[in-house]
Amino acid sequence: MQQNFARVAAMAAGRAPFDAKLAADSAANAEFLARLPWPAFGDGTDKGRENRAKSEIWQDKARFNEYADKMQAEMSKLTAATKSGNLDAIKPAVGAVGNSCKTCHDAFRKD
Ligand code: ASC
Repeated sequence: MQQNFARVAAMAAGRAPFDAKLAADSAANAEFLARLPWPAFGDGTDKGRENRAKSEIWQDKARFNEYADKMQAEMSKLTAATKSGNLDAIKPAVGAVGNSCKTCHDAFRKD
């Protein structure tokens, strides 16, 4: 997810040349991948190997799920923006996805 999103984010930031097809493909990949992590946080999954997931995930599942839903919604908007082929529409959508990643990581991921 990170690699596909970061590819689009680099274009939005002017750190990579804008390639509309690659942006749209990458955003679609990230949107799909954004649907996949959630079973890894189901009931009982806090008893696993050492990892960066804070116990607050299982203690405040409603907020975790809210952030997860928000991120997926922003990913869908990003895919739509990339389909427009308009970099000026992609930039704010990238920002919104990035904020949704950060909000959840700040609350629920160890450093
Ligand atoms: C990424 C990534 C994140 C977000 C975040 C945005 O590419 O892996 O977690 O962007 O850094 O602030």
